[in-house]
Amino acid sequence: MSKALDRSADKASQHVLRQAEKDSVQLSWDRLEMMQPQCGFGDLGICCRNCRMGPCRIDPFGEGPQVGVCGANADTIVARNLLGHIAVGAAAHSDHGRDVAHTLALVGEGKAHDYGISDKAKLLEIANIYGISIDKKTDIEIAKEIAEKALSEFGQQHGELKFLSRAPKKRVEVWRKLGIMPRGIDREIVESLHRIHIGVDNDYKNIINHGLRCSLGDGWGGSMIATDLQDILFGSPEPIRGKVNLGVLKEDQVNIVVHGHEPTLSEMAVKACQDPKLLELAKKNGAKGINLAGMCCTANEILMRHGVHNAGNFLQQELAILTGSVEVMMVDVQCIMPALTVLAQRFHTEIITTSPKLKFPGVTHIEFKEDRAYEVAKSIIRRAVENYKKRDKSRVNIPKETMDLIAGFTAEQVKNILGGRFRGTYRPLNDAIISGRIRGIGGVVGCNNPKIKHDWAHIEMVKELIKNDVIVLQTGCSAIACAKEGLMTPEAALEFAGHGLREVCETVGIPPVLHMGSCVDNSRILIAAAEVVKEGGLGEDISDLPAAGAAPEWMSQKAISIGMYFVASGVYTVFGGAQPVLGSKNVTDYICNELEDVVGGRFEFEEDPIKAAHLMIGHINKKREALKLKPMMHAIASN
Ligand code: SF4
Ligand code: MSK
Repeated sequence: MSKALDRSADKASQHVLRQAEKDSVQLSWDRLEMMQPQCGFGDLGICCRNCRMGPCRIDPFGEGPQVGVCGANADTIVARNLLGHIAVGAAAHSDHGRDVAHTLALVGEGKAHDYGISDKAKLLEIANIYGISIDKKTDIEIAKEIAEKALSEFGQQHGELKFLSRAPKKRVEVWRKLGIMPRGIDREIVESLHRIHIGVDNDYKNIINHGLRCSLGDGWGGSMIATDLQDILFGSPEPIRGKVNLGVLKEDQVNIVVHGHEPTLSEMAVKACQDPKLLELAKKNGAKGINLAGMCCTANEILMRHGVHNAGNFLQQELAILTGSVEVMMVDVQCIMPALTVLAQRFHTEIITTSPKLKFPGVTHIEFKEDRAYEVAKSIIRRAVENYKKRDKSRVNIPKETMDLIAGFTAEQVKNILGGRFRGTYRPLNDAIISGRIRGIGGVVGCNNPKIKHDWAHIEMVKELIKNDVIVLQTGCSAIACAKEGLMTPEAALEFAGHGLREVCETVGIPPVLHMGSCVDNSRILIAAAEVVKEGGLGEDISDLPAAGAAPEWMSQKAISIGMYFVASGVYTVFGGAQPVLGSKNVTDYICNELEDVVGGRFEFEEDPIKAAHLMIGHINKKREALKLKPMMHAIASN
């Protein structure tokens, strides 16, 4: 019997999964099965291979060793491992931010002619936050100073990151009192690595508290720099229509899939696909056109800014190749499965790496350079166009499913849409929450994971939240999952939202589920939360808000860093499945209970997405009560 229905909730993916079974193609789901039973020590976080006296492992049943050769116990080992994950996740996001700042610096120096300043309002806003005078300066001069300031924040040794000042005052006080204000983005990551070296930090609370600090340097630092500087360079997104799912691949066109996270080169690919000479060459080769589609977060970036169609999320990267219709998959960094290259060999698909940070042995590498970005993009598109001739049409099998969506709801856009373009304000949102039309705000983000039926947990959770009048903000692969289900159209409010939320969505003309962008754009959710606090009437801190976060199908280290900075920012955050901490009762208690008294937010682990949604709703209700808000206008939906 086919396993497709158990593996994915998405019809297009099921279609390709069935094909894979017929062709005996090995995918991530199969590799997960082959990996069983997975290491229980690793799952609980109680193995350590930090030094050559080890590897060591703690016996979770209390019968065998309870300390490693050096004497480290389960608390120390689990906390150190968790901090390692946070550091890696924060490094990935922040290195992305650094690259964007570097591109902006080159624009400022006149060395990256293919880019310019696309959003002057954002340029001035960021200059203001950095305290850069704009008097008698050109946009390019201001951009150069912003880039220098941003780059200096990576290596900064003392003081506080500037963007943390965008958080509510009370929040900043919490961080300062606890001594977890990040000083420099890189500094906190390096210090994390130092602390987890053999024989350094052994106090699990001290280790986790540094994890909070390091993650804040990601959310309110590196990721926020990536988001805001990308807006300056490529334009701030505005609500835009698009299509999503594997059906966006075209049978009669050259298909190029851009995959990864950093949109700097993909921005150029969007342009290069419209190059008349390349279009002519495509026709000459028998194709009707050139079709650019995105995958994962690079997809979210170019969808939000240009309406480029989105071929799918993390677990669909292999499936896209299996359609037999992809000429080139151009990858940048993060979430690129090593399995792609082996799979691509079964077809004509060429995988092209573009970052010096990500190469595969024997795979074509065309390195991205900011000073000749358009030229590099064109050369990759040309390769795809030429590769079209090698496509075996008899093997093309593209699922027909696509879904419309509206993306591009940044923190600024939500404000503008609610308040009107000339006087953006969050007042109507706050009033809708205060009056009991909207129960609260849910941020549902994160990856896919073959351990959980693909997309299923995202969709179930989000449907349950909106049914209970919780407006949902989304990023990353979670956003793509719900877009495929049709939850990101205004009509979805009629079908799926509770009465109160539906009324608000109908009045404003928005979907009940708002696509806010890529993984680094979780920083947009932080800004939106800060704006809601600033607007007044819902407490003085993010932790006062009737709001909760979730990552129902999480898998990456970045997800742990994101979760940590949401918790550190005061948000109750539910992960669909435990982080590798259960091997230490103390660490688990600390991050899932005690942290609430420390930073106002805490983790919860719950695999069942409906139960998880109700945990979030319960938390939102608790916050509503604490704020003495009116009861909800309409009855609560049943479980
Ligand atoms: Fe074992 Fe300690 Fe070395 Fe880890 S650091 S491998 S627990 S001896
Ligand atoms: S791509 S980090 S699988 S969201 Fe941002 Fe998706 Fe998670 Fe990668």
